[in-house]
Amino acid sequence: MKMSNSQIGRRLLGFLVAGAALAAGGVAVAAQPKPWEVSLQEAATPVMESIISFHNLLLWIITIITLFVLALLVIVVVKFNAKANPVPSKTTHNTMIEVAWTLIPVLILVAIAVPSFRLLFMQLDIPKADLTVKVTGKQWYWSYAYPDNGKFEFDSLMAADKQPRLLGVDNEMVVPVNKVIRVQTTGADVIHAFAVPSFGIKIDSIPGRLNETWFKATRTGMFYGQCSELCGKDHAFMPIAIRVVNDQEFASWVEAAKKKYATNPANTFASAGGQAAQ
Ligand SMILES: [Cu+2]
Repeated sequence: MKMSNSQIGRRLLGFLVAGAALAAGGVAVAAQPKPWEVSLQEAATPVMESIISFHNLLLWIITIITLFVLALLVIVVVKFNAKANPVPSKTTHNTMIEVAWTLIPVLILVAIAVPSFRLLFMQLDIPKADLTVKVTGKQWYWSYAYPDNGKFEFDSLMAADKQPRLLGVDNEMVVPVNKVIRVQTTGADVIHAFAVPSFGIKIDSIPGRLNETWFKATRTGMFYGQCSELCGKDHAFMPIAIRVVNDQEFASWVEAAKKKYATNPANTFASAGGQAAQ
């Protein structure tokens, strides 16, 4: 596909305007997939920042290895083809090379394992939580319960008329910024998976089990994710929308939510995958 000069100009202008809007700050930018995006979504938690830097480190390592192997292959093709090298060598063993091609890959793997395990512990070792949200995957929507804030629970369904398309919901999950949020998740019917790319979380919601993960969003705004375990015909239509707000906004949302969801039939904890009503 070839772009004309005016098209390129327009695209550049678009980037400049978007950049200026970002630089102006204040406006909370929604973290969601963007057209032509090839990299990971922008990080909004320390865990996702670590995932992205680990990803970049691995990208360097595999790129260098691939180029090195390609160079070796090119040398073999050029130097040792039948025309350039009519009398082949009878060499079968070379101890030095054999030790090197065993040891060097082992050292590379150990070098990768160190940051990999550090990241794994960061994800799995849940810090002291400021707030717990219980997330129940259902066919085909999510329910969010706030046991620390009055035990209300509400359903979050995709809103067909809402932007961004296929990600907007009627009732968003709301959490305060810069707080450790413990997510406990289960499935009410089949296995779902609660995944929010910019938070670096993805965890299965399994009936009869309570899985745990955590995130600490470091900026306010809207963050989107999707169910990530094929769970039936509307699997693609049960988005996750999380609004990260400051402490005052969160407190007033809790007050409003307590009233709004007081009569919600989902407000019984019994609906949550075999959990006893509390
Ligand atoms: Cu699902």
